[in-house]
Order: sequence, then C-alpha cells, then structure tokens
Amino acid sequence: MAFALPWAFIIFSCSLAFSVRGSHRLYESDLRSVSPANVDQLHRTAYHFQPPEHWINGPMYYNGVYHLFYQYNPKGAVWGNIVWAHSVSMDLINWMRVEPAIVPSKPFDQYGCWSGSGTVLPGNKPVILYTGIVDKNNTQVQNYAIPANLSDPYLRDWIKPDDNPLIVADASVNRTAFRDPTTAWYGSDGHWRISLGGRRKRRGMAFLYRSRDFRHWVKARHPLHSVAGTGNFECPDFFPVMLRGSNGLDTSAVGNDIKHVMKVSLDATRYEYYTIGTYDHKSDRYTPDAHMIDGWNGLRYDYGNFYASKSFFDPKKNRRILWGWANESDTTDNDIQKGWAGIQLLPRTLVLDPNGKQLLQWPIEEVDTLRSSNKVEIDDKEIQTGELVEVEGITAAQADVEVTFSFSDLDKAEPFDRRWNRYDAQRICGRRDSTVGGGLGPFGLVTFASEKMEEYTPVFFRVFKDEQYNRSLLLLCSDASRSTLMNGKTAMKNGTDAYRPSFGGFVDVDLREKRVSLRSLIDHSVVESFGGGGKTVITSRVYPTMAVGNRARLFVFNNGTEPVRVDRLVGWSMKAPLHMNQ
Ligand SMILES: *[C@@H]1O[C@H](CO)[C@@H](O)[C@H](O)[C@H]1NC(C)=O
Ligand SMILES: *[C@@H]1O[C@H](CO)[C@@H](O)[C@H](O)[C@H]1NC(C)=O
Ligand SMILES: *[C@@H]1O[C@H](CO)[C@@H](O)[C@H](O)[C@H]1NC(C)=O
Ligand SMILES: *[C@@H]1O[C@H](CO)[C@@H](O)[C@H](O)[C@H]1NC(C)=O
Ligand SMILES: *[C@@H]1O[C@H](CO)[C@@H](O)[C@H](O)[C@H]1NC(C)=O
Ligand SMILES: *[C@H]1O[C@@H](CO)[C@H](O)[C@@H](O)[C@@H]1NC(C)=O
Ligand SMILES: CC(=O)N[C@H]1CO[C@H](CO)[C@@H](O)[C@@H]1O
Repeated sequence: MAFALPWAFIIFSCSLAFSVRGSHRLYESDLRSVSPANVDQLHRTAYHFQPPEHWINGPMYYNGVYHLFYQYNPKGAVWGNIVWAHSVSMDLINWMRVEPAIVPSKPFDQYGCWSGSGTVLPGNKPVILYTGIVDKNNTQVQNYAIPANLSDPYLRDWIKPDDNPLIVADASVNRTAFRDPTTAWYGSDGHWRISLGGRRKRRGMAFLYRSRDFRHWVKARHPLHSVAGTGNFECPDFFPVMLRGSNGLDTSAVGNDIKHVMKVSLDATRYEYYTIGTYDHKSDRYTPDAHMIDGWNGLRYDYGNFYASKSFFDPKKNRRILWGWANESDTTDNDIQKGWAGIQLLPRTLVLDPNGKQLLQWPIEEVDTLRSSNKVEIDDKEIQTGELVEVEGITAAQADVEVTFSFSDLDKAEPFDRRWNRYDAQRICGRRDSTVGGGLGPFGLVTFASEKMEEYTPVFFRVFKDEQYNRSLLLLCSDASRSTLMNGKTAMKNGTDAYRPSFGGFVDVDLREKRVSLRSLIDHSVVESFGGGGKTVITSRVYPTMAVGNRARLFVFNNGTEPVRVDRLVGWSMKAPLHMNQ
C-alpha cells in the first residue's frame, strides 16, 4: 500500500463536520435510565457507515483507494438538496470524509445531482456518469465528471466539463423517469455501453446507450431489458458473474464461463429484484434464464430493508462487492429529531451459487477485523421446546453471531398450507411468528431483547412440509413487530407508527443435510441476517427503548415441538471503526 490514512485528520474532520454523538461512548456507559429524549441517539450504528442522510452512488476502487459516493442532503435529515458526498478508505472499514465530489452548480444539474456510477477508462482514468436535474419539472439528463488531479490519491476535486449534458431524453422517453446510469462496459466492437433506468407507461425500462469515445452516446433501438407491469426501474445494475468459483469479474469481462445479473430497484414496491441470465453481445440484449421470475415475485438481494444498491468490481481482491442502503423505519419526525437518517449496510461479496439459480452474499472479510477478543462460544447444545438460552458475555447490541443448527427429523415439520402464496414469505412470517409453535421451528436468535422480553427482534427459521410437491421448505423471518415499545408510549407522536414488518424469505438449501446456518450482524438499530451461508439475507431496522446498549440481550430459542441442536455458535462483540459519525 502506497500510503496510510492520516488518522488525526479523520478525527478532526469528523468533529468538524458533525456534532459527534459517539454511540461507542453511549454504549460503554451504563444506560440504566433511558429517557425518551435520548433514545434516538442510542440507535446510531457503531460499525455501519452512517452520515446524517445518504443513499448510494457508485462505489469505486482506484489506485489503492476505495471511494464511496453517496447521495447526501447537507441541509437536513430528509430527502432534498442532493449532492454527491464522498468518503475514501483503504480497507472498506475505516472511512475518511472528503469534500463532496459533485454539487449542483451548472444549468445541466442545477436542480440536483442524482445517482450514477463510476467507470475506470483505459489509461487508468476514472469518470463518473450521473443524472442531473435541469429544471423545476424534474427533467433528467446524464452528465459526466472527471477528477481534476489524477495525482491526488483521494480524487478530492471533480470537474464537470462544459460539453455536458452527454445524454438527453429523446421524444420517446419519459424525461422525468430517466436516470441512474450504470458503470459502463466495453464491447469487442469498440463501443462502450451503459444502461439507464426508466419506464414506458407501466413497463420498467433499462435503456441502452452506446459510445465510441464516452462523449457521444447513441440510444440503441432496443432496451437492454424491459419488464411489463413493474413500474419505474431505478438504479439498474448489470454485471457478469463467474459460473464457477468465487472470483469477481470486471464489468466488461466476456467469456464462456460467465452469466450476467440484472438488478433493478422498483420504485413501486421500494424493493430490489434481480435475475440471472445471458447477455448476447451481438444483439445487445439480456435474457433472464428460463426459470427466473422477472418482477415483484423475483429474487431479492435482501428480503428486508435494502434499496438503491450498487455493485463494483474490486481488482485489489478480485471480487464483486455489493453495497446497499437502508432507510429508517421510524417516522420523518423522528429523523428530524435525531438529526440523521439512513445507513449504508455492510458491503457484501457477491458470487453465483454453484447451482446457478441465485446469488450468494457474505459480509466482506474485512468485517471480521472488527470482531473483538470479547467472544462467546456454545458447542453441541440441545434446545428444548420453549427454551431460551442466553448468549452471554458479549455486547448484544453491537455483535456478530454465527450459529449452526441441526435437527434429526424432517417429518415433524408442519405442513405448508396450500392456500399460502409461495411468494409471500413476509405474510407467512407475520402469521406464523416466533410465538406460534410449529414442529421444526420456529428456532433461531432473539436479538435486541430486553430483560423481561418486553422488546425483542427474533430472527428465526421454520421448516414446512410441502406435501403437494413432496419437498421441505425453509423459511427465514426477521420480525420487528415486537422490537420496540416506543410507539404510542413515548417518542412516537401524533399516532404515527414506526414501520415494523416481519420480513421473510425462503432459503433454498438441501434440508436432507438436517443442518442450517445463520449469521446475524447486530448494530444498535439494525440487524443483518444471512441464512444458509448467504442464500437468503434479511435486514431489519429497529428502535428498542429498553434493549439498548449494555441492557440489550441475545438468546437462542426454540418454539417448535422438536428439539434442535446448536452444533456451534460463536459470537463476538464488534469494535467501532474510525469512521464514526461521518
Ligand atoms: C414545466 O412544465 C409546465 C407544464 O407542462 C410547462 O408549462 C413549463 O414550461 C415547464 N417548465 C420548464 C422549465 O420546462
Ligand atoms: C495534485 O495532487 C498532488 C498530490 O496530492 C499534489 O502534490 C499536486 O500539487 C496537485 N496538483 C494540483 C495542480 O493541485
Ligand atoms: C413519466 O414518469 C413520471 C415519473 O415516474 C410519471 O409520474 C408520469 O406519469 C410518466 N408519464 C407518462 C406519460 O408515463
Ligand atoms: C415462544 O412461544 C411462547 C409461547 O407462545 C412465547 O411466550 C414466547 O415469547 C415465544 N418466544 C419467542 C422468542 O417468540
Ligand atoms: C418424496 O421424496 C423422498 C426423498 O426426498 C423420497 O424418498 C420419496 O419416495 C418421495 N415420495 C414420493 C411420493 O414421491
Ligand atoms: C423505508 O421506510 C419505510 C417506512 O417509511 C417505507 O415503508 C419503505 O418503503 C422505505 N423504503 C425505501 C426503500 O424507501
Ligand atoms: C401533524 C400533527 O398533528 N402534529 C402534531 C403532533 O403532536 C404535537 C404535540 O405532541 C402537536 O403540536 C402537532 O401539531
């Protein structure tokens, strides 16, 4: 590595830029009496990237430095006044905030600098493509920006050349739904390509543009992809994955051992969906594989609170990294009170499942460096019906827990009700919550639990027998419905409710192995859970009032009639990196 981060500057810039409310300090202090007024600060995360308000633009790696660009309102904890804020890191864990990269200033972006992506062009030249808002009617165009000084390791200064905008909507395009350019990929015909999100009536559109010189862009006659009835595509992401192995691929990679992934954020549901398929370079079209569901019932990166994600190729470690954003699940009034809203979830590596039917996600290995020596292990422990086993000795509100469960008899699983919609896992999690006994399950973790279980957020599995198809189904749920007493009691005013869904997703594992794994990363107001080795991921945002700081507790539970065994559980207290409050 050519240089190190100047730590002193980080600390200085943190305290300069924001009023530092160190959740690490709160967390270390004894929080016996928590009044509603300071509850909100307890929910600030410690090891998630969290400026006051943000969602993601294109993250990028350039010359030894990771860059995170994110949508940021410098004036408040609500959406508006959007600029491209910019932070840099050597390790994706410790971050240093630098000057915003792109702010509204020119006719082609004076009403907003919205999302986009970075591409590193031949000759090692980075360029950003982003959406500019040109008028009060929300008219969207695509612009570019380049670094002013390639010798500056942090690329602090970005220029918006005068030949912007590069792309304006033609008459066939809805110019108020025309945004979020992807990272560009290069074809053997010497053309760069990008995709842009939009809509044609109710049809979601991933428009395709081509350019030889990255300046003059021509719209292809056909979109790269489109889907009827989904509504607007936002933040499209299009990238190759290897058929086998865990290496990531550069966005322009070609070859026989490659599949492509198309991800869109659907404004209509506020969730993200992806398909795996084939990209035909000649016709420039993407076709999802036959068994893929393209639309609201499709595969999701995360079945909880996760949106506006972007992936990028990390040449340093040869991997593709996915990065998503989670909004708050409290109310706008709460956000204004807290002074912040929105967190960046942990970066995740993204690979194709060897079965080719889905992607696998896992927190980047750098997250493990935050595990402290404060660790707890449970081995080979049977959990009986109704039993709660405390995971003691770690900081339950700021932890990383990995657990493997096993069981002996699949036949004891409860039947899957034929009237249930296989694609509505969330509703099934709501009906069959952790208090409703089953055969095999519910079993799992109880996170953010208060002393007498007045508040708790269970993350649990449930096995069903699907007699119609002679198969077992594994459901993962992350239930925020009992996570807080805040609403009605204290901080929630005016009858406005926090959003406390019981998120759910099926986990496509072979249950004949009679073993399932779960990893949950817990951080004050967020729990990110990876089921089945990253097959199904669910993120919940929660706002406990009692299960905070040192008073939060963590348990393993089983509410099924069948005993389950904890083969192994390891939990760590997590350290806070030095990007606090950036
Ligand atoms: C915005 O839209 C209105 C109504 O269509 C139109 O009258 C006005 O000229 C537009 N303004 C701009 C700046 O395009
Ligand atoms: C470019 O960045 C380098 C490294 O930070 C610096 O030494 C140099 O003065 C910069 N050049 C300009 C023109 O600002
Ligand atoms: C254009 O897109 C905007 C924003 O999504 C939408 O409100 C409007 O109805 C669309 N117009 C047409 C003609 O589809
Ligand atoms: C397990 O079920 C019992 C009885 O319904 C309930 O009181 C308890 O809260 C449940 N445990 C969890 C973690 O939901
Ligand atoms: C159901 O599946 C099991 C193995 O998964 C198999 O042994 C059994 O014969 C199947 N039953 C039917 C009726 O197909
Ligand atoms: C996050 O906030 C909740 C509660 O207001 C909404 O219901 C979600 O739609 C929203 N999610 C996104 C991605 O904006
Ligand atoms: C919109 C609304 O009803 N706001 C009210 C919320 O509650 C406070 C008092 O708790 C009132 O002052 C607001 O008018």
